[in-house]
Amino acid sequence: MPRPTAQQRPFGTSPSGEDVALWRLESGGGVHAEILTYGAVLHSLGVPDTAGDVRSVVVGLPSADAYDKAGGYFGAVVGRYANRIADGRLTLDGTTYELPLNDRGHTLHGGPEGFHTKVWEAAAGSGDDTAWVRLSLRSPDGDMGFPGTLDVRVTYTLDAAGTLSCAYTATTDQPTVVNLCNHAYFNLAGGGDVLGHTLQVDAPAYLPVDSASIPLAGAPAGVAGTAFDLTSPRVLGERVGAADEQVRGAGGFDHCWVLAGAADGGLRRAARLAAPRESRVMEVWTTEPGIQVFTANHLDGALEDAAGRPLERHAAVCLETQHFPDAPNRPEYPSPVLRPGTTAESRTEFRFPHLGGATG
Ligand code: G6D
Repeated sequence: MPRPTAQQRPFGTSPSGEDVALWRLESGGGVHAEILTYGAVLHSLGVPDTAGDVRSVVVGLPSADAYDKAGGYFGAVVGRYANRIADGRLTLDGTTYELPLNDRGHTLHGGPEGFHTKVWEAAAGSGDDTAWVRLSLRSPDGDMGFPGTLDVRVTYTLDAAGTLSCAYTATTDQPTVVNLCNHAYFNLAGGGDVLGHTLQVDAPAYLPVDSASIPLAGAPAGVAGTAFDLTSPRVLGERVGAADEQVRGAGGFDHCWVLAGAADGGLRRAARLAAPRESRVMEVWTTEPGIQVFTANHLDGALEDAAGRPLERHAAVCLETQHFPDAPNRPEYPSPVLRPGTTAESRTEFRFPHLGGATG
């Protein structure tokens, strides 16, 4: 089998006129990943189905401008704090920081000029079994209101079995908070909607939210007996239209599940997504305590993907591995606080067991 490779080509310019590169990783066995230096975006992830037909299982947009204008964080690495911080307010060691509000009075995905809008530095390489691209970003003290200079690295690695891993590290020179995740929109059929996909989430509980998607006070809710019970594979179309107040409020799923073994920080399976007839299957493994499942409830056909196809409601599902929303203000949640001298580390893997690779 050919060895994995990493190659780059130009991908136009960012909205502020900086050059953007596209890095293409090839597994040597039919899987490829394309990653942009703009937003550290996972632009395409080509995966063969059981008959060998290769399609991208993530939604890509035509240009850096299109990613910027779309506003849905397509494929990007979101940060400094993925998901919401209530009222854009954060108190660390007695000092309160005000963050820009960009979602119904709250701060979402690091603010309006979060990491998804930056051009990252890239370095890449390959070996016998892997090809990788490492994206680095220095977020200055005060960036989007957050304290501390934060040095962030995201390494996308594609191995010969076709597994794509995302390894994140961050260090700071002042106490701050960090929550990094990839915001890819998955569709394992390579087009159409995901209503016929099945989704399993390895989580006994989830976080019910208020009308602005901030977790309600109190303990997580058990999934048993609710539309959120995905402990065995469920057809998404049967759940996104469920007569459940939480599902109705969001127009589908837009919730964080509390993963089994959330506290231990070890790499374990979080979710399994399958296209109709299991023609492509993806497992998500992570060290993070939570996974936000977002069924692209806001899409309405106005946006087009990189192939010019309109993106309709539920055209994809985001599986965002992360710390819990508003954790900076919830001492009972796993802590997202990072202090000088320590490194925040996390890892998420996208595995494709139908290709015959390892899954355990
Ligand atoms: C996130 O949870 C949020 C959604 O509410 C938002 O609309 C989306 O990103 C773009 O997953």
